[in-house]
Amino acid sequence: MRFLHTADWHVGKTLKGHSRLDEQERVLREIVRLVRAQELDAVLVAGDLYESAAPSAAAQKLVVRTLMALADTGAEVIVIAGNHDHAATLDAYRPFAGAAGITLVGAVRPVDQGGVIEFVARTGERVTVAVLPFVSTRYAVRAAELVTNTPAEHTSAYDQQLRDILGLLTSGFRTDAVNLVMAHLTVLNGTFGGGERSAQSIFEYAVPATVFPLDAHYVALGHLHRRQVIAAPCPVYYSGAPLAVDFGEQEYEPVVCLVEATPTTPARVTDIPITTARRLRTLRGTIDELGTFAGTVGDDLLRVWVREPAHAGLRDEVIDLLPNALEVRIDPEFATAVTGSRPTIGVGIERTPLELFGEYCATRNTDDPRLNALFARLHDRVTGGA
Ligand SMILES: [Mn+2]
Repeated sequence: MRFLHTADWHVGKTLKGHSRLDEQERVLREIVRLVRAQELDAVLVAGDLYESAAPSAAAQKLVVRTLMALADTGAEVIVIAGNHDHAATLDAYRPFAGAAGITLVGAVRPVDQGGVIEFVARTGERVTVAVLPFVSTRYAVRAAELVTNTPAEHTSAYDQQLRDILGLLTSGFRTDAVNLVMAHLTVLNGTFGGGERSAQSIFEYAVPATVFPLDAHYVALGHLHRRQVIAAPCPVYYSGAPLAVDFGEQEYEPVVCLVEATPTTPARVTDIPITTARRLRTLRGTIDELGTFAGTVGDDLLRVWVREPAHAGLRDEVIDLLPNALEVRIDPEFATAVTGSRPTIGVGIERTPLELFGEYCATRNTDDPRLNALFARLHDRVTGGA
């Protein structure tokens, strides 16, 4: 059987206040076209459909249409909640989704109540999918009790609780079926992309790759945004996000994983590049150097680090040169004080606010009479010209 593994769509995520819904739509359409052309048996979406627990109507519309289009190709569509998704809301829509041929799994479910999904592929092969949506450390004890039906040791660690849950969910794996696991979590030694929510990626949440059973033909993970293979007893993959979610993720090419698996052979994984999102790039240089990039950056979304001291109107100069700059910053090297001394503000000498502002600018290596004039005008406005 053949299926597609993707995750971390983060629909609704903005970048420095810039909406990327149009890009997210292009990327999801690209995925739907791919699934249709390849006549796949299943699509596994391993969590973080949305950026937010309360996504906008536009974000929900895009996700609903995408999942409907995927189901319309004849593929089994299985979606688990990530830490960004609102698990209870996904579960509330589970009956609707189910009627449309889409399996939504918000919270962890016992084996006989949707924790394991079985279907038959176009090839006639039996497929078993154990589904483990994101489990917070706070919820892990209850989740373990719910699935294993035994009071979990409250002292037992998060990784042991997840091991217990996965042990039960995968206990029905059969030698004559393709056995798959889907989960949204951090595996120890995984490489972060940069856009993950750090509080839920720290050590206490991480599990060793040995929690996955030897007889899994493929483990489809979400949460880390970089596509990667984890050293484990069975094939464990993060598909990564299909578009770079933040500037920290600009250096790698987003993909989805196309997987071919049979009950008796190791899974074959092919990366399919996803190309319709705009590239994220960081440019560094003086205003003159940045000028040489103008006209060469296409529609790339830019973060610009200016390598010269700040002056009035600098941001506008950069935007004029590079209209796609979402963020303009002074390179830290040039933002630090160069005089080495701080003004002795208020030590026995009365200074006007304008003088103090001028001294402050001097410590930042910024000397521009226009800036002083602007400050004076603003100061007059808020103090009534007094
Ligand atoms: Mn996540």
